[in-house]
Amino acid sequence: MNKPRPSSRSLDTSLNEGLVVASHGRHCVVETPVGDRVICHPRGKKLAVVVGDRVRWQPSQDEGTIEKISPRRNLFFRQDEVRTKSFAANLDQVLILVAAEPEFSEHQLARALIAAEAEHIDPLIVLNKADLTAPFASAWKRLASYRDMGYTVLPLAAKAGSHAALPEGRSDGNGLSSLVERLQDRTTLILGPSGAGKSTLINRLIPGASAQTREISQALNSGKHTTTSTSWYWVDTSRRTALIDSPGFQEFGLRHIDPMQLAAYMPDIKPHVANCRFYNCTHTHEPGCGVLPAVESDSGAGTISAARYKIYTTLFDELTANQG
Ligand SMILES: Nc1nc2c(ncn2[C@@H]2O[C@H](COP(=O)(O)OP(=O)(O)O)[C@@H](O)[C@H]2O)c(=O)[nH]1
Ligand SMILES: [Mg+2]
Ligand SMILES: [Zn+2]
Repeated sequence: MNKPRPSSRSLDTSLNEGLVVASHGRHCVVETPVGDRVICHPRGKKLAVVVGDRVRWQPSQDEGTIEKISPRRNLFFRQDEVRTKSFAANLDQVLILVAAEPEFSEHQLARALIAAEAEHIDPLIVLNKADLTAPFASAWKRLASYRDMGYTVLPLAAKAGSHAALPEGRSDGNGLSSLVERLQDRTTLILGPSGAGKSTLINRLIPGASAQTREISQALNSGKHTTTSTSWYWVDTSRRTALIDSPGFQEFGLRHIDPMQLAAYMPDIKPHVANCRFYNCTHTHEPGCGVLPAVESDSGAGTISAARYKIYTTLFDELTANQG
């Protein structure tokens, strides 16, 4: 016997589909499947949308109301003592852009990588300003242990007209085409400290990006010149490759991470955890710890550098102090 069918169409299918491409306070911009953009307001205070969210929305006059957020594949966020801040959802990749100058903080880099690992998002490290030969060479060396851990590190000279002798015999002049290849058909969040060249890179890949941002900011703030915190850009006209720009990561906190999981998010430390005598080893003082004997002042593949171990203990202390 056939089950009775529901007599009315489900609410879901009667709503429009859309993608959140900008958000500011209680407003956001939703892009329709054909590429139109509509200012929307989430229904109810509990519906917190972020850039990258797939939503169902309902038109109301010339604006819209978001009724529902589709389940997220992942949600990249930072959290500190004061507030939790979501960056973006449904990412394929996080590009961490650092530069030869200003000198980057390895601690900040490690934090961003851990946050990406925790959400199972592929990280990609890019070292910019390859044209600044001497500082670039030393920064490239500082990243050696990250290459040994298995991270991809790409050299780049994002500024137009800057050319450089790239490491490892790369021949594409400024590194742009190798990077573009890695971005193809994916959604990539760009993170990096101020001055690393994020805006330069985005404007290089997407001419008119800054004008587009201004336009969206003005629409969201009724003409006021404030910038949205996070913006989505299509790199290609077929809208398959996307970049998401976000503010710098100065106050990048990791409070949402379980300290006992921290070692699993650090690829140089993780393999040694299997050798620990105690299942709940914190790798700080325990007898029979597999991590401690792998820490060497002179780093190389298969070992843990003293600097990386220091990052581990600093973060572990910070995360355990936050508990309770
Ligand atoms: N020498 C050099 N300077 C660059 C390069 N890329 C960006 N810059 C400069 O670095 C500064 C900061 O760049 P910007 O894109 O504003 O960085 P953001 O703060 O990360 O958005 C600017 O003065 C850029 O012109 C590069 O490849 N080589
Ligand atoms: Mg910028
Ligand atoms: Zn241990």
